[in-house]
Amino acid sequence: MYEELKNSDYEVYLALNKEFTRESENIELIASENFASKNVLMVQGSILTNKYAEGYPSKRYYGGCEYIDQIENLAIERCKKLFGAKFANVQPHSGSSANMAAIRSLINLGDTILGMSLDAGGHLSHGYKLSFSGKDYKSYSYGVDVNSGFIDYEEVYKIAKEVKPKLIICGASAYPRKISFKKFSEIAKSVGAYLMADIAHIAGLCATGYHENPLPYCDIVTSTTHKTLRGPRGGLIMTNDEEIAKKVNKNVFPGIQGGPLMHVIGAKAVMFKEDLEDSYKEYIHQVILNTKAMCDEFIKLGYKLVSGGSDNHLLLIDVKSSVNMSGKEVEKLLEKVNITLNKNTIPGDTLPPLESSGVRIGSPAMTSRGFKEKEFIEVTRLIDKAIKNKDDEIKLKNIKEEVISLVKAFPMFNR
Ligand code: DSN
Repeated sequence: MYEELKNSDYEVYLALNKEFTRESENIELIASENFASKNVLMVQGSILTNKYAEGYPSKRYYGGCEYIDQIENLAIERCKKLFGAKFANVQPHSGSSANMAAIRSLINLGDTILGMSLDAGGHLSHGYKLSFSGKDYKSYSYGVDVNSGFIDYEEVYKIAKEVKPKLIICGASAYPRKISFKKFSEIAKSVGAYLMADIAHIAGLCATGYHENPLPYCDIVTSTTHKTLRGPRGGLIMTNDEEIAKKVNKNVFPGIQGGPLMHVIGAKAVMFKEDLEDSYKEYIHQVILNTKAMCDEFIKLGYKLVSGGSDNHLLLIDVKSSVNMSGKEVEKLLEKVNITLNKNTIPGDTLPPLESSGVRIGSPAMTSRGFKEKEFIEVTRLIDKAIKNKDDEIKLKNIKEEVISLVKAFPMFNR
């Protein structure tokens, strides 16, 4: 296939080939990325992309949807089984569109929402002023305790009592600790608000029992499918409430989307089946062990971690206090040695987001490649070595060679 592409579209072929080499030869530590299985990639790149199927199984606006219905029903049933949910919509094109449809299913435009602030680890679609969620709704935010790095539930309650939100959103993109959905639900109930959890990052942990399941506590749960779930890029929405489920279906289609991406929904079905297997539970357990191993090693090497450690798949390092570099500088430096991660603001950050005082590091992707604690400890030492030799181009070149030889022993297509 790639040979045909090479002949007909050399520019795309070349960039794709280079990206292939980059992914194979880099240590991927971006906490929201992962390596999808061959079957997920195959179905996502399949003929299902040819089909229009506006509507839902058995209620389509196009003919020829017999097999498409089977595929979407499989995705829905497997998703419900994986999370113990009564209703699931697997059509959202992304996490942000899942959140847009979910919020519209619970409250009216102009109502008040309360979500985690972006600089404390929240997501754009949880009320950030430049996102639809901050423009369409009156948005307030809670953060974390600047000293401990943990969510202060008393503080969340105080803000909620003051701003009286119609909806509270919990869930984060850069929070290394467990989130108590139970505590959030008590707060939401006490102020008469709906509760929505966005588990895009920790979905795999929730599905396998390594994190509290939000479904018993929340009116709506949203997620992406390409992070810890290891599926195609996309979103999903779940609820246990039949009335809310009806609103969700209407708000996804025709509310904010037209035709579903059936090739992606097919790949989601494959992913859910993989995630129901025992080996997936073992994978998530290893993700947590690997993060813990990195935390311990970074602490040993003298780095300051936000909240002092991690309960999940990611950690945040305060690089400004640890090594007097900005997150941007560390990100750029590590790119030189084939280690990919992202700069990230830390609680109380004095630097702007594009500079940042921290970096975020996740273990899901390299755990999929087969890295265990030993390799993650090695990665931690390589990061430290690069930082300590940041001005020595020869040493950095040697570190890059070490990275490539480490990563090459763990091929991308191992499932
Ligand atoms: N961009 C994602 C992340 O990196 O966490 C959130 O959508």
